[in-house]
Amino acid sequence: MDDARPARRREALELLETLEREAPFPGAVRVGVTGAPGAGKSTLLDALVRVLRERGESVGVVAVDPSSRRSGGALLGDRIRLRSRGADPGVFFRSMAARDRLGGLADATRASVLVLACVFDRVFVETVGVGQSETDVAGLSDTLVYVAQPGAGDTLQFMKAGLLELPDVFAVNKADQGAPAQRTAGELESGLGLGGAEDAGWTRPVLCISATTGSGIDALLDRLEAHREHLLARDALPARRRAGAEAFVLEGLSRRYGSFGLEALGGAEALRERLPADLDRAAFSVLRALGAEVEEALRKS
Ligand SMILES: Nc1nc2c(ncn2[C@@H]2O[C@H](COP(=O)(O)OP(=O)(O)O)[C@@H](O)[C@H]2O)c(=O)[nH]1
Ligand SMILES: [Mg+2]
Repeated sequence: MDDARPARRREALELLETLEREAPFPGAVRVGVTGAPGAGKSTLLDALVRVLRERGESVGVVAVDPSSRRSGGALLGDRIRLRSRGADPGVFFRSMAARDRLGGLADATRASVLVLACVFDRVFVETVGVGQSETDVAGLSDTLVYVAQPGAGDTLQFMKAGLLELPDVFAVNKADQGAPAQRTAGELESGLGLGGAEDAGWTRPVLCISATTGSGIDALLDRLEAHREHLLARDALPARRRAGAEAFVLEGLSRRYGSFGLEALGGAEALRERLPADLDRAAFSVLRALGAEVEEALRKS
């Protein structure tokens, strides 16, 4: 996906389409990690990777920063961390910044997760911020973790933005700093109590953790495991992955062709009905086929 030459891109896309069709189900554990800049997501991933490697699991990490370009400073820290992992073949770390070329960040992220999920036991996707990137990552992960920054007001903002519904697990980081973490956890708990779509049978936990001291990391991994078991026991994983693929395809058409893209195909509702049941095994190929239809409509108009 990184090689921009058309022939190479075509080959890469064909490979991706084969991978998504052939990938084992449920395959790797896919976990999204979101939260405001500075909340401690990268530090947490480092801690999680360390514990999981000790348990003998292999881990792929994709860090997405929609706010910075490839040369951006935010990524530098991640690269340095990557290097500090040395030559451990059981870990792969990839960071991606915003790119304005066709396909863009959402495609590259989905492609990376797909590839890593074929190779590693677990795949984490880290993303910054609130908004579309959050929704994109929610659509790529079986379990979404929100990392809260104590006392910074980010959490209130997050709740106001209506994003409280997305995460399955909440982790208030920097608990080593004491009272502010407890307070933020309390705010989140009451926010969750005030409504929001409670997934049947899953009570979304609010944990206090410290990525730097490692406290609460085992408990967090337990909750991630419990959420996966919850999804598998209810056979809810296929629907969840399909919903993510659907959002990816519809978003992908709007990204490429603007509102014309969806309208040319009869609108989002009509499109949804046409999408195949196993869309998460064909997202790239369906997007490509629908894109060709839009281009055909464009030529005629
Ligand atoms: N005291 C404390 N500091 C932390 C903790 N986790 C991360 N930090 C610090 O918070 C800052 C931002 O961390 P980083 O992982 O880069 O945040 P990200 O932007 O969410 O990825 C860094 O200076 C970290 O050392 C923690 O558990 N306790
Ligand atoms: Mg980070």
